[in-house]
Amino acid sequence: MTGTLITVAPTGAESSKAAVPALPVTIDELVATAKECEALGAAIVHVHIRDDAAEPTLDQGRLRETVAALRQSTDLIVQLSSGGAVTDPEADRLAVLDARPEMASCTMGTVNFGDGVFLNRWEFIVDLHTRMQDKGIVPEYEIFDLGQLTTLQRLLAQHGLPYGGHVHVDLVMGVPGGMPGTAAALVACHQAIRDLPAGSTFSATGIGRSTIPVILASLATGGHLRVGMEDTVTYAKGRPVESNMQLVARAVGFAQLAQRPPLTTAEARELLGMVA
Ligand code: KMH
Ligand code: ZN
Repeated sequence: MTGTLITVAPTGAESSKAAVPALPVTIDELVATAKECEALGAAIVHVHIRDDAAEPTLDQGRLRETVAALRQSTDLIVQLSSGGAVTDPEADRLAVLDARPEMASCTMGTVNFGDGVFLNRWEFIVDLHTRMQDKGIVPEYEIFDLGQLTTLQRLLAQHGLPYGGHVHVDLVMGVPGGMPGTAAALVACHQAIRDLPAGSTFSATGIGRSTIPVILASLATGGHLRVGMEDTVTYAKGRPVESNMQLVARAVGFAQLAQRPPLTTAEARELLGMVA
């Protein structure tokens, strides 16, 4: 087995700054977080941005500024979220790609998302996938439920491999409305990932209290890890997360125990087919 690709998802679109004061919401806060997480062992930063009122936004100027700031201060692979918030229109989500990140997320289906609906129509998925091929952006296929891996198979069969030729998926587990964050569900996904092109890789993240079971199951099955305050704001019962660094440090500790130390950013780019 290779080392562990660690993604940090520091902000998300769901938690409010008022409820979670440690959430990085300004570009300066995001860059400082990204630098520290890189030093600890993260190789990818999955980015949602906020406006001046700390509300989620897909503002094009701010997206470009954020990508530039992260590139200038870190060697992290910058992965912009094309998922945004459940209220974001498709056109704005597609326009995220115009900010030219190295990587972007691409969700493989519609899912209930707490009280909302995270809408991802087939035509929209195809549009995202083909635009990323055209723009030279490497997708991370976000999987909220088992059947979405079958959708990914159909996407690749009908529209070809992603830019760079490597398929990487991220299992987002434990969302109310999606698959549970359990070892059993992860193993079911692992089986289905074997039907994807040879060499396909996966990372996994468990929302809330499923964070640790998902980390352990993913490491045990050869998977990689995503952690961060987008997914987890409670470190342990009664203990709020203090910072994204605390979550990355814990993930690095688990990866080292599994004898799969964190991949460097260069190793991560090689794994993901980003090296020319
Ligand atoms: N905020 C969720 C509705 C992604 O970043 O691509 C969507 C999400 C997935 O977080
Ligand atoms: Zn996200």
